[in-house]
Order: sequence, then structure tokens, then C-alpha cells
Amino acid sequence: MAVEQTLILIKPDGLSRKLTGLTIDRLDASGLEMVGAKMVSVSEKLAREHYKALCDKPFFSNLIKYIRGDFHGFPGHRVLAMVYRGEGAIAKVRQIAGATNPEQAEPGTIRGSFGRITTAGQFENVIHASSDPRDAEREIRLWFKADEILPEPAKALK
Ligand code: IDP
Ligand code: MG
Repeated sequence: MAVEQTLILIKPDGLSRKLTGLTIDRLDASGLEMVGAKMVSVSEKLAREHYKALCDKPFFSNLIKYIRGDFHGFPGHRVLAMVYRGEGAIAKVRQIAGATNPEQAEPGTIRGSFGRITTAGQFENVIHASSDPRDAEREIRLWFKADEILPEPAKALK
């Protein structure tokens, strides 16, 4: 299996509901390695660029509000962005996250345990996880500068 990198965001519902530690615990238990992490204040521009493939969807404008924290008081406009690396990282993290629709997500997954659909129809599903290698590369470049990610051991400086 190829060594991959994948982007994870703990979305504003995950932060406000204090699911940060639990999420990192499950990611670490998978054997993957955290190689980048930072709190990000999400601008409108960043949100729209991140979700640009969904710009024609009826839920798009609420999705931008959601990822920017407009529906969650604490602390506003923030997500925890992380990069994990390891063999098959993209699929492994998607499995830990669970299906997009929290009602369809397996009960033991993060979204299955903690996601919800609001009365307005928004899927609040706690985390984002890159869905394939192309998305992962694009998203990591969008959220992180190259020097904010630990190099692979073979490339690390002594
Ligand atoms: P993913 O997060 O599992 O990759 P995407 O289809 O890329 O799913 O959608 C991005 C985000 O948009 C989802 O995580 C969810 O928050 C929201 N979303 C996706 N589909 C719907 C929908 O049908 N109704 C409301 N929100 C949705
Ligand atoms: Mg997606």
C-alpha cells in the first residue's frame, strides 16, 4: 500500500462539542502519523475554495457558513486542520470518519456517533477527510504551507 497524506479538519461542531481529543485519539490509534496541525480562522475565500466542487449544490451557502463556524458559538470561524501520513491514509481516515450523511454512517464511526442533520437540512458531521489522492494533494496545499508539514523520515534534515 502506498504512503499517502490526507487532510483532516475538525469542523466547528466538533470543536464546540469538545470532540477534538476523541477524534485525535481515533486517528492516532489507526497507526497513522500526525505530520501537521494548526488552528485556522476560515475566511470566506478559503471556505469557497475548499468546497468549490460543491458550488452548484443547494446546500452550498449553508455549507460555507457551517465550515466558517457561523452556526456554532465557540470560538467562531475556526477549525483544527491536520495532515496525517501513512499507508493507505486516505481510505483509513475516511473509514474512521464514516459516511457523509450521519444517518447512514456506521455507528462506530465519528460521524455515526456524533454527527447530526439539522432541522434546516445541514449535515453537521464533525470532521472533514480528503476523499481521494487528487483531493488530498489539492486540499493539503490549500490549507498548509510546505514547511508546516514534517518531512518524511528519509528526507528529514539531521
Ligand atoms: P464528504 O465530507 O464526506 O467528503 P462531500 O460530498 O464532499 O462529503 O460534502 C462536503 C460536506 O458538505 C459534507 O461533509 C457535509 O457537511 C455537507 N453536505 C454534503 N452533502 C450534503 C447534503 O446533501 N445536505 C447537506 N449537507 C451536505
Ligand atoms: Mg468531500
